[in-house]
Amino acid sequence: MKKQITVAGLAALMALSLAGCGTNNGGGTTPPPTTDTSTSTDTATSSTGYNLQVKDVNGDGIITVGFAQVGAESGWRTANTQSYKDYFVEANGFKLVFADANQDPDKQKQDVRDLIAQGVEVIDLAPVTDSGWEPVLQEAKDAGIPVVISDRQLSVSDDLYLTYFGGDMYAEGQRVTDFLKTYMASNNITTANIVHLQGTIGSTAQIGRSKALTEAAAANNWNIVYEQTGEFTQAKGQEVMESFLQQNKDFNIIYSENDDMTYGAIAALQAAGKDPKSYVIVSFDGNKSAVQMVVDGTIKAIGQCNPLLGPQVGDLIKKSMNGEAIPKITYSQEVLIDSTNAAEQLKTAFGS
Ligand code: GYE
Repeated sequence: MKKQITVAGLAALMALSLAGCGTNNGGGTTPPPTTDTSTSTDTATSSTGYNLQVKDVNGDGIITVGFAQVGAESGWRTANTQSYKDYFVEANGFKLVFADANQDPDKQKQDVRDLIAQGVEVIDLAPVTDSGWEPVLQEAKDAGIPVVISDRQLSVSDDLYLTYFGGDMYAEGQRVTDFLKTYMASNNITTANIVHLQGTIGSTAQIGRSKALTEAAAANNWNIVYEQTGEFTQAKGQEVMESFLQQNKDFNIIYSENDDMTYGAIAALQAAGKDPKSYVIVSFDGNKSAVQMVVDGTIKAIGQCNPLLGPQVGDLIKKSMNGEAIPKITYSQEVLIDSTNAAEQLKTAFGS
């Protein structure tokens, strides 16, 4: 983290001096931060380059939160949206303006620009993909609107946003690859031929989870026999799995980067007359039905990812309003769900 702060500090100084010359129009490029994803929480406070604070600009006692959401691609997403709609209500001092990007990164940039134009008091951005955000975030900053990043992270200098709250996708991936290693050893599985169903390419959910698999495969001599995106949807996960099955290559492990694609892959196996339980299927998220499948032994493990972010983002916004220092990055507390804790986890699992 020290390195990240240093880079951000430099960028902040550069931005300040540019602003001093009156030429800071957001056209410059800033170096991406080196994000340390090995820890589950990060207590670094906001860098000096970002001095915006959430304020009740129009003085009506209600904070208008513009939420630039990814889309409605998965059970995780449905639960995430609901959590925002439940929490950001007048009774809690908020009003929510909701924008759905339909998984389109270009539309989402326009969504954020629309929220800026509407003059919302804070923006929550759950970015579809992690690149190309500097100009838009600079526009929000110039308009004096603080931006909270949630769910997925961004490759931008940390002087362009207030705070990040969400999962540590790389750590989630490592929990799952560690599980695979142990599971193979204790079940005398000596060869790993892996089907890799990837999430939306360029989303940090995909980048982190894929990175963990790529590294573990290299370290343990695992083969990745198929690798393709299923765009985090059940329909696409099924379609991709069907095309793999038609190619008829041997595989014994399915590493699927979310539960919805896992449901699709299982449906494809069943349609081809194969028993899903004879494969080592691992997944991400932890929807109720998926956790039930761990109890039943159809899915062997899930890298949990918590979608219920509304109240926690709300707390950070309130802290900012009170002028309190808030962490630049806060990762959700998440665990690996396997046969040892699935019944317990089922009691609190989200969604259906
Ligand atoms: O895993 C997937 C959703 O960004 C963590 O997006 C989120 C991912 C989640 O579509 O189900």
